[in-house]
Amino acid sequence: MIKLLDYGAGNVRSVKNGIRKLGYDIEEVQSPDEIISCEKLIFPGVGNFGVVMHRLRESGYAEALIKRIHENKPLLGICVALQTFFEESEEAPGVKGLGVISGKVRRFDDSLLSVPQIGWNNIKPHKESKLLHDYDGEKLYFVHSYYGEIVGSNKSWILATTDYGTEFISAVEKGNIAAVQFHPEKSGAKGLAMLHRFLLNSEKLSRGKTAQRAGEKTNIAKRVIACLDVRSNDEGDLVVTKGDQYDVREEGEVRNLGMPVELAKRYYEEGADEITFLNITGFRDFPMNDQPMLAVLEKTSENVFVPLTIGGGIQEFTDINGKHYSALDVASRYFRAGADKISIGSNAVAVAEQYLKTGVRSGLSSIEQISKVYGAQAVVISVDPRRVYVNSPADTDKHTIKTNNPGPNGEKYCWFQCTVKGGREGRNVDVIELTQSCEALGAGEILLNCIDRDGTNSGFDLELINHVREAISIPVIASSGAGKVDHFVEVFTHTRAEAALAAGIFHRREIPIDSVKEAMRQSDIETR
Ligand code: 1PR
Repeated sequence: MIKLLDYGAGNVRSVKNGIRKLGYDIEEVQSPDEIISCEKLIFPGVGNFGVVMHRLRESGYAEALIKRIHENKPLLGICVALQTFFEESEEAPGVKGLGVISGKVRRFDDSLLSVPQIGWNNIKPHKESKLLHDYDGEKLYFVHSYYGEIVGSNKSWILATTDYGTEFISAVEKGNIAAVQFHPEKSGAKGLAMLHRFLLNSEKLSRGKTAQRAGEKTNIAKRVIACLDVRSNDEGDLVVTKGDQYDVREEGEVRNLGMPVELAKRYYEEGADEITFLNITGFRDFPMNDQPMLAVLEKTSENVFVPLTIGGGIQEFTDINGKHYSALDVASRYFRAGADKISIGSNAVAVAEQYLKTGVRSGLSSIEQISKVYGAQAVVISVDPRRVYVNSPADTDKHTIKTNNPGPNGEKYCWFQCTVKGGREGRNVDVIELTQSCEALGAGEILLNCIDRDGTNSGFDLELINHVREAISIPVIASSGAGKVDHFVEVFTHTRAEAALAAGIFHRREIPIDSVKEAMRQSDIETR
C-alpha cells in the first residue's frame, strides 16, 4: 500500500494525481503507526520548515518518520521533506529537524541572485541509485529559498547536487530512503517517470545521466508561461478570454478563446513551463462561491504536471451569512484544489498602501499570512501598472524613469501607477513602492503585467521590467505584449526577468510554445 503523508500544508493533490496517473492507488496516512507499517511512503513538502516540523511533532509523525528511516523502509521525501532530514534550518532558528542527515539548511544569498529559486534546473548525479536509474539529464522543477548544505559528514547521503549561486544537495539516497529538493510531480513526464522508479520494486541501480560536462555548473532555465484569463461570459459559462489593454469585450460580447481545462492541457503538452489562471472578475465575485474555478483547478491538476498558479479574488471576505474567510482560508482552498502558487492583485495594493503608511509588518495581511504558512514561493503578486507621463522627475514624488517611448505631449519621463479591479481604478502607489513593499512582507515572485502593452502584440515593456527587476530580489515574470518569438528573446537578453508570460499569441495559435523555446535556444538562452 502506498501512503501519502499529508500534514495540511500546500498542494499534495498533485502528488496524488501523479501517482494515480501512473496507475497506482494512494491513501493518506491516518496515524503514526501507518507511517511505520505502510509499504511505500511519500512525504511531500511545501511550506515553512518551522510550520512543517511543528505539525510533524504535534501529530507524533516526527518520531514515526525517524523510526521508518532507521528501519530502511521505502520513503520518498519531496522539497521541504528533504530539508526536515537535516538538523536545523535558517528558516526557523531554534526548531530542530529530524536530524537524520548532519548539516544545516541554509538560505540562498539574495544579494547575489533572485530568491526563491523558482524554475527548471539540472541535477548532477553523484552515485549509482535506484531513483536515478534511467534518468536522462532532463531539467526538473525547483521552488525553494532554502537548501541542504554539503558538509563532509553528509557526503554518504548525497545522490545529486545542483548549482544556484552555490552548489547544494538536490537529492539524497541511502538504501530505500530517498528525498529530493525538486518536485517530480511538477516536472512533467520525466518527473512522473522518476516517481514511477520509486514505486517499482526494482533493485536496478545505475548512475543517471547529467546534461553537464565534468566540472560544469547547472543552470536554471528561463521559463515560458501560458496565462489563461478566465471569467464567465454572458451565458454564464466559464471561458478563457483575452483583452486588449484589459478590455475583454468585442462587439459587446466577452471574447471566448476556449475552455480553461482543455487549453491548460494543451499548453502542458506543448511544453509550457508553468500555467497561470487569472480569475479576472474575482475581485467582485467571491471565489469560494465560485466553485467552477475550483473545479477547473481540480480537473486541470489531474493531467497537468507543471506548476499551476491561480489568481483573482484572493483576499479576506465575509459572506452574506456573516461567515468570515481570511485570505489564508481562500488561498488554502485553492492549494487543496491543486494550485502551487496563488497570485494576489488588488488586495496586494491595499496591503502595500497600509505598509507604506505605517511601516509596520502587522503579520495580519494576506501576503504575510499565506507566506508564513505556505512559504514565500507560493505567493505571487500580480501587478497591473499603467504609465503616467511627466516632463521631469521633479513633477512627482513617484519613482520615475527616463523613457525612450515619450508620452503623447513629448514627455520624456514616466512613472508606473498601480491599479486595482482589473485596471479600473488607479491608486497613488507606484510599481516600485508596491513590489518592494510586497517583497518586504513575504511575497516570493512578481507577475509584472503592463496595461499599456496587454494584448497589443507590440513586445514586452522592457523599460518597466528593468525598472522593477533592479529594485527587488525576488523573481520577476514579464507579462503583456508578446507578439512574436523575437519578443521572448528580447525580454531575456535585455532584462533579467526570470520568466515571460503570454496569452493571446498562444490562444490564437499564432505561435507554438515550441517555436518560442527553439528561438531561445538559438540565442543561447537556457531553456527546458
Ligand atoms: O485583483 O487579486 O482579484 O486579481 C485579478 C487578476 O486578474 C489580476 O492578476 C489582474 O492582472 C487580472 N485581470 C483583471 N482584469 C483583467 C482584464 O484583462 N480585464 N487580466 C485581468 C490581466 C493580464 C495578463 C495577460 C497578459 C498577457 N491579464 O494576465 O494574460 O497581459 O497578455 P498578452 O500576451 O495577450 O499580451 P485580483
